[in-house]
Amino acid sequence: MLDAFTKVVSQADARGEYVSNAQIDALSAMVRDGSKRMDAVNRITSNASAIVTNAARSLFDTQPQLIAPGGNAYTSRRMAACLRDMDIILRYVTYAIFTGDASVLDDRCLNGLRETYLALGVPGNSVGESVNKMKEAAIAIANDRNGITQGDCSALMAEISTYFDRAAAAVG
Ligand code: PEB
Repeated sequence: MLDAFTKVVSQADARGEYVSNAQIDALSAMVRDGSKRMDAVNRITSNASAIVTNAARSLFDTQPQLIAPGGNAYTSRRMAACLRDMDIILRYVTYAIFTGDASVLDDRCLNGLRETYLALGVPGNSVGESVNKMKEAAIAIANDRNGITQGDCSALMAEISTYFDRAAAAVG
């Protein structure tokens, strides 16, 4: 598991080079905007259960076969597993946002997940769709302009999107 700083160090070390000016500039920008990142993580984390539940409702609205008899979220046991999976993925996305690096998400959550779903007979595309829906809700909450110091959060929101996109692409 790496963060944005250790990632740069491990890449520099692999080449036997000092950390470059461009990398210092990029990390310096990250530090400067650190409170935006912490606020975004805090907002998503505090609203995690609403993000998961609303995304699941919306998924089952558009894919009702999942909750029909024989569906992959039919029976409370499978429904619980589904909501739990969405919560796990969202949690690892918040770790990636926090550290500014996708490696924790890749290594501890997404690695082998497609194969797991294949083996379980759970449709990866539907899991991917649930991730897209969590992304919309999470960005709306993280980027909410009410009750917060105004600033440009576009780069951070774009970065947050990439973690959700990565998760969706890993299973979809
Ligand atoms: C991944 N999910 C399931 C299992 C595992 C994971 C390992 C099998 C073991 C179990 O049932 O608990 N676990 C999960 C994960 C990590 C992990 C992400 C990462 C660290 O350790 N069903 C649907 C939707 C989808 C869904 C499409 C969006 O209809 C998920 C939610 N996952 C789902 C279901 C099961 C499951 C298991 C239904 C149970 C499958 C079954 O037993 O039939």
